[in-house]
Amino acid sequence: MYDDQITHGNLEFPPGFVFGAATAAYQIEGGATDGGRGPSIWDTFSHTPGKTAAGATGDVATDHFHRVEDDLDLMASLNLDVYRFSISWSRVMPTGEGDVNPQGLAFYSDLVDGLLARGIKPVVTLNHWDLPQALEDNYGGWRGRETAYAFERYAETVGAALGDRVAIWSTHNEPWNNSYSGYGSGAFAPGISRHEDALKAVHHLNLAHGLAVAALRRVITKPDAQVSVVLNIFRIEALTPQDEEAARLVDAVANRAFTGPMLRGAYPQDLLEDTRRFTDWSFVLPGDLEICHQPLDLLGVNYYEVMHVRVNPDFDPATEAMGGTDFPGSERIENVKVDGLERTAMGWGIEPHGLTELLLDLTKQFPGLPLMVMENGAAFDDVVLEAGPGGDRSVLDVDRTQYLISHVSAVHSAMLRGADVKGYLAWSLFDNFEWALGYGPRFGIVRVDYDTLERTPKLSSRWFAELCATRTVPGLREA
Ligand code: GCO
Repeated sequence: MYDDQITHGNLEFPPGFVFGAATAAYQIEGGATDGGRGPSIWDTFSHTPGKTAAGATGDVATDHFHRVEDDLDLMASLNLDVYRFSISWSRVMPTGEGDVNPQGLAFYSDLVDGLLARGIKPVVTLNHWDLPQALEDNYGGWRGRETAYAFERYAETVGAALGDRVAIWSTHNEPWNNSYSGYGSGAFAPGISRHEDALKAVHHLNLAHGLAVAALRRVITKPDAQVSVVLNIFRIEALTPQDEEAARLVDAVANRAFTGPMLRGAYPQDLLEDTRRFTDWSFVLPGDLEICHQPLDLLGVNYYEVMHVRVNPDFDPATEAMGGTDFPGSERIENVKVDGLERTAMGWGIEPHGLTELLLDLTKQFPGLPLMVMENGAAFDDVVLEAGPGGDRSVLDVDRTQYLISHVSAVHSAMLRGADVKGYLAWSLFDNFEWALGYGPRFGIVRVDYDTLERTPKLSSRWFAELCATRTVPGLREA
């Protein structure tokens, strides 16, 4: 029914470039206590009053755990080349270490087989934030070094089970949120508000990444499988030349705190100095940085908006908080909502040029390391049109479709200018549990009705299916 709304442009992607859609376990699976799954920190956090909007939890989410066969058919109908999902660690290892839950592992093994049977390549994230609660209880979660070693064993277990079939592996998704939002601001699970703890988490995530990359390489058998990490590298713009110091500060804590150890084998000196008042970094032990620094086949990038910053003129070092703010040092800067931008339902400014510049900049910083856009998309308040001529409901999400058109085009433009980009994945396949914001923001190209759990492909999904099939960027017909 949407066909007459889609036209064809002529931006063509090279053969081998992949298109797909992404999800994360806690955001879609539901089945929180089914099939032997143990609790994660997101179960505990979302069940704690006041932590998520309207007390939302992932108990049911989109019920993907029980609807996986239908969901696979839906993915096939969208012509996806790849599907990115994350593994719930506590479904596979209910307490994060020790015994493996065979039912949990079988769920993912069947998912991988179901994808391959439909010609879709599996892209697996090992850590999309839902740490087993037992590791939080026993080791302080990512504050504890032991958790990095537990992650190594988990990676080895999953790698051994799925390593003959998975196309792309990622260790972490956005360790930025995992560490600073989880342990520094407290906005995300486990809800700790201490910057020193966030920086410990940063380091143990970096260490866990290195341990897991090495573990995966020991056990995976698919010869062309690739190993990566997914970072939400911030595209930062200083408001004026006098604000470059604010941009440097954010770049150090948000970007180089991860790319430094993982891709260069060292923490940046300016980061260590900036954060000295929160910690002495004595949790970095001799030999750790060599472990963090593993060769990667691919760098995964998540992009949503440009961050515009300026120096906070009112900053007073005497009153600087030791936790509970966005990140260590965040009071020194102001995150400015620049005027005149169109914004998504998250309030995020729409600036596709930021994606082009980010990809070009990363190619320059890390030559020889191919990139893949692992997440890009937008929340909008969708309107459901009841019973069209065919009797079906529809969602004409022109705003989201336009967002995707402009951002896929931005990737194309980066490639023309020399960026080495191997693929583009839309966030998200489904509307889902948007963490602390619960079920408010809708990012899906497929709508989920949270009362009936019915799936309704939106206009954007039809557009995306066309993109996947033709490798050229379809436009929208004016009408
Ligand atoms: C993210 C996450 C997603 C979010 C998305 C929209 O990596 O932040 O991977 O889980 O839902 O980014 O906020």
